[in-house]
Amino acid sequence: MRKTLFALMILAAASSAAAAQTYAGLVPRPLKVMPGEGGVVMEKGLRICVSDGLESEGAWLCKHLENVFDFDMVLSDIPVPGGVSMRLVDGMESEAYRLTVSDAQVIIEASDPAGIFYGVQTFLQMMPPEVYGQRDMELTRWELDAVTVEDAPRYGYRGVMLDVSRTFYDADHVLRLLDWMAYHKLNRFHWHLADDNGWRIEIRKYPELTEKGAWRGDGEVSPAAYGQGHGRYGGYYTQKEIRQVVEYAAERHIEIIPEIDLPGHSRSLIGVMPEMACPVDVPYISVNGETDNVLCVAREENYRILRDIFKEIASLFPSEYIHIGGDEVDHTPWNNCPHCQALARELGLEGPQEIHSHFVYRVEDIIHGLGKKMAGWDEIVISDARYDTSSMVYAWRSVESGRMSVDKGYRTVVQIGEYCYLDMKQSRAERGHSWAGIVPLSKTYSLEPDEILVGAPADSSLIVGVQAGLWGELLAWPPRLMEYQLFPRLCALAEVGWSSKADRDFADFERRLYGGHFSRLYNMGIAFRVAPPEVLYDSLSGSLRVRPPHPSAVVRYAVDGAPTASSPVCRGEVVTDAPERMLFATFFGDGLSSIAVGASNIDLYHYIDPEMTVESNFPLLEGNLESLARRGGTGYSDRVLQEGDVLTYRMASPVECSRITVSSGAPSSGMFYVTDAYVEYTTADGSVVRAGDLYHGELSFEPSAPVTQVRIVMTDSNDGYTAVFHGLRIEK
Ligand code: TNX
Repeated sequence: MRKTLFALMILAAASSAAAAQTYAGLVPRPLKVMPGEGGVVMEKGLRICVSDGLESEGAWLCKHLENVFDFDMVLSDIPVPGGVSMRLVDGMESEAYRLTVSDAQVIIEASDPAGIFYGVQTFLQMMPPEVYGQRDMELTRWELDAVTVEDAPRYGYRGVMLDVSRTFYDADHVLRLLDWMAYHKLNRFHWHLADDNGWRIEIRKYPELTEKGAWRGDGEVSPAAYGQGHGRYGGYYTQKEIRQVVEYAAERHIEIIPEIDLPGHSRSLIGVMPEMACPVDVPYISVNGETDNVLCVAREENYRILRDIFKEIASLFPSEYIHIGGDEVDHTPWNNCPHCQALARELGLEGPQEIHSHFVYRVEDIIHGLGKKMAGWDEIVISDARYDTSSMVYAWRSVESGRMSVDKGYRTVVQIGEYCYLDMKQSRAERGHSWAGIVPLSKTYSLEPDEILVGAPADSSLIVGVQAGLWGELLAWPPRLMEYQLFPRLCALAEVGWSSKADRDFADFERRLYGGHFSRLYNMGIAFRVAPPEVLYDSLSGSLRVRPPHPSAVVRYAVDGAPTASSPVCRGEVVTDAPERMLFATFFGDGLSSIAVGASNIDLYHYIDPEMTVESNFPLLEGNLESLARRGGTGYSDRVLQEGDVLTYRMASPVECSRITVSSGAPSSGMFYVTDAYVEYTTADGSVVRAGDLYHGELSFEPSAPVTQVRIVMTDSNDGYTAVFHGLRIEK
């Protein structure tokens, strides 16, 4: 009895929330949605009929429907009236489908299983969002509004690139990502398997690549990186795991394109086989802050090793493409290597760009020899080199670099930083890179790949699709940042890749997110980013005006600290005489919330800027000590830090203040922070107080008496080639 009542209550809640038609909130937006008359009731005895070859799609549908119904589905291969039928028909484009809800039945038709699979995804979005969840919902019936959806993707390539070298994600994690991609009709997973900071794929012929090259930290072949500490950090996939992931992806109609990043970004490889680098001892630091990461182009043995490696990779991945990287190569070693220079003279290669192209030609040959096609980052086409036209270029640096690739006749994947790099910050205050700018949801949504064609007579069919890129330098913390960076921006990119150009409308997209898609993500178990409210102080009325990111969003507030799930809910405005002490955040479901924000038009902190000088017993770049004496100033160490290094901020006279914040890290990304140090301060009476250890490069403390100096005392090395210090932030 109680169970029935519970089911009825849920049904009532679900149907009132979904006053809109069951097909109203689809993401990505389909090509054509044609409302029909009436609807279909799904209830006990529901049959799922699949024709030959669609067993996996049928099983996927049953598995999800069973999350919400209190009865089991009947899966059969005999078509009967009623229920849900899936069938292959002739004449539709690849991946296209038709979903018809009418006459007491649901029909999904397509010309290939992928199309059926996407029809199933659309169908699932017409169900309550719990269809994605592990929670049992126990519905006894669900009513679908009649509709016909005719749909087909704009691009054949709709991808996600994940860097597992800088931050490692185990195979289970990757499987979850593949599910999330499938729900969004994404069909390519570009797996960035090797970079400077870790080699992640088992190669039977060279077991040391993962025995040693997959690990970093003190005493490992790769040094500590990205704040992950001096302990051993890393991991890798066995070939068995790789095969499982490939198969799992294929069941979801996702092709996996493996990448080994060469000839730069090769520090983990060179750590294991130092002979693969040029035999010269010249210092250099790549744009990523790495040394010893470029392969020698003249060493014949290198190509034999690379062939062995790619041979195993080619047999593990059915994809026709293998991605060989090719980005961000520091030319210093080649310019100084007698062998590379001799090779250049012998072959008439002009300058390092042509040496680079020569390397790529050689690797392209290897890839072709293994029956595969080559893919690479857009630097491979900077020179006049002509690779095979089957080679595919991933445009990442700019719209112009995409144009260059298309102009030269290459199939091109659009992964342009300023739209597609989901490792960029979503707003100024959030964690992330910013070299390609701040990338809010609206920016990703605004990507128009055809912009690449502007001013060029190039063939538009060369733009094969779009891809989100998630680089791992900054993903190690806080927990689940990967999901936060991907969602909902990946939903936007899925729509860019799938939906027609004419139908793209950001306001409508946001409406669908808030109107249902966030609930789907929530039920998928994704810790997606929740947008904070906008808060403005109105001094006339003495109130804080709060605009939630969407009328339906729940905003809470707190005084002197971030709001929690039990803080009071804010409706519109809050009257207060202490506006600078109040923080607001948006909450979603049970456990998700936005960053906490205060009013953007008042100073939340009352800083004071006392006169001081800064000293250090280790070298900093020129002029940096002066800069560090100011709030907002930065100072770069001229070497890696070591135990016993001290930076001292000395006040001209004792400073009375409520709080001092010591912080570190590059202003644009937060990388190169001080990993191991404590802070102590001296008070006017000469006593020295230990304020605490830096945590992720920061410490904020409330001094017990007026302060005459603050010292950062290093207890170990940091994990980059430099460490970046900041001027103190001192509050009144
Ligand atoms: C550039 S995109 C890189 C990566 C970094 C990324 C950070 C590309 C081919 N190279 O090595 O991780 O920027 O956003």
